[in-house]
Amino acid sequence: MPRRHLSTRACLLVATATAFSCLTPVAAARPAPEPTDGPEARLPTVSPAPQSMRRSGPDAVVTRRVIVVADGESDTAARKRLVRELREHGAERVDVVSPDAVPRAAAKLLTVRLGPASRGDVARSLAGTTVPERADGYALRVDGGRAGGSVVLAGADATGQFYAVQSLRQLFQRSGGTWNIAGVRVSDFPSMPLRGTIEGFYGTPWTHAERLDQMDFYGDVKANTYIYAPKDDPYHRDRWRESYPQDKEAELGELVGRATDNHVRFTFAVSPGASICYSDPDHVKDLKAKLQALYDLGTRSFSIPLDDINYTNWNCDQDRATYGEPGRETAARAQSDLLNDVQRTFIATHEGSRPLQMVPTEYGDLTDTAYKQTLRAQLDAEVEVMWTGTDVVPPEITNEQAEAASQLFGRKVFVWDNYPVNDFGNTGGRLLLAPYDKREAGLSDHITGIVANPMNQPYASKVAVFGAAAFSWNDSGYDARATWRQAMEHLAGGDPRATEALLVFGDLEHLAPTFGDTPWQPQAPALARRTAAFWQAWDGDDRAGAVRALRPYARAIADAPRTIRDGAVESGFVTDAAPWLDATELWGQAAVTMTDALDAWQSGDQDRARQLVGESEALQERARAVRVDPPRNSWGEVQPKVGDGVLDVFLSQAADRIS
Ligand code: LTM
Repeated sequence: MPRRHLSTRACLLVATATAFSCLTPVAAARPAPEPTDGPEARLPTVSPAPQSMRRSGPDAVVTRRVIVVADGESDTAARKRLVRELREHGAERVDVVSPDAVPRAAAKLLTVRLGPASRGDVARSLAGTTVPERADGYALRVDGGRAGGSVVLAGADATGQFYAVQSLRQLFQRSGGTWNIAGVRVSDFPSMPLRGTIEGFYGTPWTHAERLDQMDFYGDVKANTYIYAPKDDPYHRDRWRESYPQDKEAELGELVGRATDNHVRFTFAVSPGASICYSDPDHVKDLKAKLQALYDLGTRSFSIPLDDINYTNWNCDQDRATYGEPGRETAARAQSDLLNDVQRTFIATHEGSRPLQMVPTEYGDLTDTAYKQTLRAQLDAEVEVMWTGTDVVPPEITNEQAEAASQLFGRKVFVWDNYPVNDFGNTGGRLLLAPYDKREAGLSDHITGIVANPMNQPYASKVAVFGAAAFSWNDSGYDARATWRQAMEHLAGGDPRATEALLVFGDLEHLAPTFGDTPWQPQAPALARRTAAFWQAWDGDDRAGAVRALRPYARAIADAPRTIRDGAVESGFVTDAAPWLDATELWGQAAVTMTDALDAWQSGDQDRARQLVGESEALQERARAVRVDPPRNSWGEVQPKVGDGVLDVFLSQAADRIS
C-alpha cells in the first residue's frame, strides 16, 4: 500500500461547553512550521517502526491536569492504558470526559482524544492525518506550541486505538521538570495480519504467571496472537480427549481475559494426531467438546496442529476401512475431513470465531508430495496452514520460498518460526539471544503472519519476540540490529548501562543452531571481531596496544552480569538467565586475568604472566562447572554455553603463546 503523506495544515480547536469547532488558525495559535531537519526534527524511536511517522510541529507539554475525551466507542483497554501513561508522565489529575462535556478549561490544558476515526471531534483534530483503513490501523497526531496541546488517537478499529496508545507511550520525553510529547503525526498499520508467538515447544511449559506477563508484553509490542500449544501439557496432546481439570480451566479463563485486555487473540490449540481415529464420531465429538469448553471461556481462535505425528500409520482399523491403506494421500484426506468438519460445523457456527488454524504433518519443506497435493485440493480454503520454512529451523526465510510454500498449500501460509526455541539437541545449554534476523523484507506479500516459537525461558525469549513482532508489523522498515538494541532497552527498562551490558551478554549467547551442523547465526560476532583484531595487533608487534584495546571489553564481559542484576532489568530475565550470568561472570574474569597475563608477558615479566595464566585457567574451570539447574529444557542438566568457540578458543590460544 502506498504511504500517503498527510496534510500539514493544522486546525485550531475551540472548546465550547458542548462541542469543538475547527477554525482557521489565528495569530495566538499559529501552528509552528514543520521542521525538516536539525535537532528539533529528531523524534523518539517507536517500535515497531510505524509505516509513517513525521514531525507535525512543536512538542506538546503534559499539563498537571489533562483532559481525556472518550466515549462509549473508545476502547476500554486503550483508555485505561492512556490514563496510566499520562499519570506516569507528569499528569497529576486526568479527567475523562465525553466529547459533549469538555470543560472550558481544556483550552489551556493538554487534551487527548481517543476513539474511532469516524467520531467528529477525533476526525477534526486529526487535521488531515490519514487513518489507514486496515485492521489494527491507527493515526496519532500531537500538536503542541500553545497553552493547551492536543493529542488525538484514532483507530480504524478498537485494536487500532489500543496501538495508538502503545505508540504514544514511546513519545514522552523529559525536559527539565516537565514531560513533553513529541510533536508527530503517525499513520500506521501492520504489514501482516497475524503476529505473535506459539508456545509450541517441548519441555516444561510456561507457568500461569509467566503467561500472564507475556500477554502484557505482546500488547506492548503490538503482537495480536498467542497460540497455546505446549507439547508437554498432557491435555494438549496425549490426553486431548479429556477436559481440563477445574483449576487449569480457571487459569485458562484468566489467561483469555488478560489476552483480550491486551488485544491479543488467545488461540487454543489441541493436537489429537498421535491417537485420533479420524472416522470415529466419538473422537470428533470429544475434539469439538474440548474446543467448546475454551469457547465458553471466551476463546475465539482455534488451532489443530498435526505436527510431529506418525502419519503413515492409522490409530484404528476403522480408518483403514474408511480411507484405505495408510500413506501420505490417505492421511491428508483424513485430516482434511476432520479439519473441514471443525471449520464448517464448529467455527462457522460459533459467533466471532476466526478461521481454523492447522499445522500440517509436512510443515518444514518445499517438496510437493501426495500429502500436500491432497491437502491443497481438499482442505477448506478458510483454514490457515502453518509452515516453518525450508526446514524445522531454516537458515533464512525468503520471499521466493514463502511464495513456493503458498503455492504448495494453495493459500498464503502462516509462518511458525522456530526461533528462539531451544528444545532440540543442538540448543543444549543455550539461551538464544541473537537478533530476529534473516527474514526477507517483502514477506508480508506472501504470508499471513509470523508466530515465533519461544524458549522454555519466557523472559529471555522477549529479545527475539520483540524483533519478530517488529518485523511482522513492518517488514520493509525492519532493521535487525537497531531492533535488537531496542529489545534490550525494553528489557532494561530504559537503563542505559544495563542495555549495554545486555548487548555484551547477548553477543555471548548469539549462536542460533539449526538441526544440522551449521548454525544460522554465529556465536559472539562482536567478541570474535575484537579477538581477531587483538591477534592482528599482537602479531604485528603492537602487543601493548593489543592488550589496551581488548582489556576493557573483557572487563565489560566480567561486569555485565552484575550490571544486569543490579540495574532495572526485568527480574524474570535475570531468573531465566541466572546460570548463564553466573558462568559469564567467571568467563569474563578469566578473560580479564588472561589479558593481564598477556600484558605481563609483553612487558617481560614471564613469571607473573605464567602465574596469571594459572589463575585464568582456575576461573575457566569454575565457569565450566556451572550447571543449568533446575533444568526447564528437555536437554536436562548441562553446562550453560557462553561465547563457546570464541571466548574459550581465545583463552587457550593466549595460554599457548605464554607457556
Ligand atoms: O516445529 C514444529 C511445527 N513442531 C515441533 C516444535 O514443537 C518444536 O518446538 C520444534 C523445535 O524443536 N520442532 C518441531 O518439530
